[in-house]
Amino acid sequence: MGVVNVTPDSFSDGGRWFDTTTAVTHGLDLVAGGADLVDVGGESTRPGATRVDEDEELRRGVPVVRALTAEGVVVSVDTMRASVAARAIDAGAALVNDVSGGLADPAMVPAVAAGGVPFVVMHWRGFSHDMNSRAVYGDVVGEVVAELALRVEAEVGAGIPPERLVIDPGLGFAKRAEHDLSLVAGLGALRSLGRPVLVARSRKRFLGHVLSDPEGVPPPAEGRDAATAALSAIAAYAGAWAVRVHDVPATADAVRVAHAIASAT
Ligand code: PMM
Repeated sequence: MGVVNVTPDSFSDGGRWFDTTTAVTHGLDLVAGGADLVDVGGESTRPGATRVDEDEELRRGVPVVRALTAEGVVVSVDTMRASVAARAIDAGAALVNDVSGGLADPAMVPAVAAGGVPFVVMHWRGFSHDMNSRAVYGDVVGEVVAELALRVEAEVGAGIPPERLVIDPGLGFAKRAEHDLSLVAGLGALRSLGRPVLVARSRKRFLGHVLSDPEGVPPPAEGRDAATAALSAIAAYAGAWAVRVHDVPATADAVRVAHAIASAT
């Protein structure tokens, strides 16, 4: 899954694909680089981010979804708003990716159920402006699995068939670096929920933390792509359904190698 953030302020690529034409060209480049799916978002969820208003989110994302779909690209829409999800589905989106797992907008789950598309349920404990204060866990893997299981149950109860649900541990969302690392190591426990797992760790803070120099200074976001590709291989080898990344070609190769090794064992 390649990422097109149609935002001025996303943490690693904010502002780079902010107009429709540039965003569409970038989405096509991601497909040419090996992406099977392009995730289009109009709202940044970086730590501390404040919310964009609904009209602006629609204006940013929907034309990009429509144009990429018209080019034959499989598009997912990254949104916490039911109205944006519904308009994106009308414009051709094949999947809805909600970082709040349906919690931010009570109309989201009914909208996705009505739209008949798959839904990515990410582990989420609250909006970005204060999510770091919620990064408190005794057993992070156990708690994330239990909280995701509750979301899956609620969504199935609200009309989304279980076979349309994908789960995501939400790396970096109300998680510190050590939590993210434990969740990557514990991917098997997430898979025990019986749903495909999406892992989105591209360029994130915990990679910066691992790669920090002796003074503790992390490399900039774009300096984390080799590490992202390595982690993509680990996730693919551990059975992830998809990895969501900004730099596609390296990850596409890494995933291919991981699959080749997995099928040789
Ligand atoms: N992270 C971001 C945005 N969307 N969607 C899913 N399913 N999982 C994530 O972890 C996730 C996401 C924030 O990162 P970005 O600024 O790189 O898009």
